[in-house]
Amino acid sequence: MRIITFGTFDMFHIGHLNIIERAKKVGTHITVGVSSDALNFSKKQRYPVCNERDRMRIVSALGCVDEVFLEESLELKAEYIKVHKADCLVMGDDWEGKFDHLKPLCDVIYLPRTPAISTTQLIEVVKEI
Ligand code: C2G
Repeated sequence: MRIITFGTFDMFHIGHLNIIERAKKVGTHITVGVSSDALNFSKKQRYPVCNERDRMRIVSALGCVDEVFLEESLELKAEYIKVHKADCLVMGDDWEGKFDHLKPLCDVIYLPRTPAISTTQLIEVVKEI
């Protein structure tokens, strides 16, 4: 079964590794859509700390990841699912319910987030050092 997941994966941390590894175990092949710098800017009015080329390289280097592509628009999820022939979309449960409209196309599963770690929190911790 082919899995697809999406994320920014900025300042790659253990929560990112956990979700990608657990998503892969739902099937046998995983494609990861890495959000572009421009998409992040449009969502959050700031660019990620690490640029899209580096974030894609980091995710591509993971042993469990089969394919990586640049996610350029939130509205293109249905296209990405079709192009990458995904049977199942897996996301962390901070996105619970947000992608249910894609259920006619593929299974949609939300896995529990890793507690107590996020890019935002890492930025705050580093600022205080
Ligand atoms: N995540 C997690 N546990 C954490 C932090 C993140 O399981 N402690 C998961 C999120 O739920 C998400 C993935 O890691 O499934 C990527 O998280 P982000 O990099 O924050 O991605 P986001 O900005 O939510 O972008 O089209 C959707 C977007 O690309 C998602």
